[in-house]
Amino acid sequence: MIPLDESPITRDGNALILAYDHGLEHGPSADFGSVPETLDPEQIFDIATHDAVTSLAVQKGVAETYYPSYDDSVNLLAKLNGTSNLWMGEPHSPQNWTVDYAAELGADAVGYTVYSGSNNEKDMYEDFRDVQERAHSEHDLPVVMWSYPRGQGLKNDTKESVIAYATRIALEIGADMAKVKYPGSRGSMEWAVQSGAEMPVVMSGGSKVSDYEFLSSVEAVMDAGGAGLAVGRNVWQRDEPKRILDALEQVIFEDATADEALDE
Ligand code: FBP
Repeated sequence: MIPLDESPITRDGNALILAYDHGLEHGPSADFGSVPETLDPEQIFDIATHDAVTSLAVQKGVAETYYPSYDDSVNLLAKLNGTSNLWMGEPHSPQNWTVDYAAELGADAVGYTVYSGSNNEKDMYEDFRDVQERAHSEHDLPVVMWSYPRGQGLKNDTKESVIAYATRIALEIGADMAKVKYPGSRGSMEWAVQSGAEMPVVMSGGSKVSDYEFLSSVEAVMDAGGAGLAVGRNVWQRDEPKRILDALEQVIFEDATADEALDE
């Protein structure tokens, strides 16, 4: 396995993953309606060429059609599983493409959602096992886990103990990086990062908030020892995605505070 530090999906050990799987996860009306240009995957690939972005996470159909034109300017994080909002059962996320096919398309890493706590946990762990072993042993590809405890037994999926459990589960079952929801404070994030030991932990972006609120949470994550961010809506739903990426570049890779980054 190539150490994550040497993978193109990190820069100086940190990562800014641009996520664009919302068309599947939430549907176009929910997330693309407010900025209709975001319906066009090419717009997002263009945004992903910004220096701050270390990889773009997309599903198979989008990767197949658009990635070939961007393979020298964007690092592909192949999001292998995903589910629609139309599914009403216990949380589950079926695998939509294989590690082999992602590698064939030129993926630099694979991504996989695991809903620990769901009644489907057993199946998801087994699927993750196959993906992780194939990615590591056959293709030297790092595995980023969207580690989202959720299910009927979980009342609050962002509380401190749940997010720390999420990072630990990712470490225990073999992820190279965990992407978790922000637990609400720097202290709680610190505990989550510590619970993942040496495995890098990035924050999941969430729905759009003000520049300052968003950058402050990213600053708190970095201060807590986090390794960056995986973000969708808080970048591409903005009128000027480049401006927020300039600011994120400073906070994630140059140690700037939210205030400093916004002053530029
Ligand atoms: P955002 O930054 O827009 O929240 O995207 C991150 C992400 O993990 C996406 O990859 C995914 O589509 C979405 O959030 C899923 O969020 P949820 O499962 O909470 O609806």
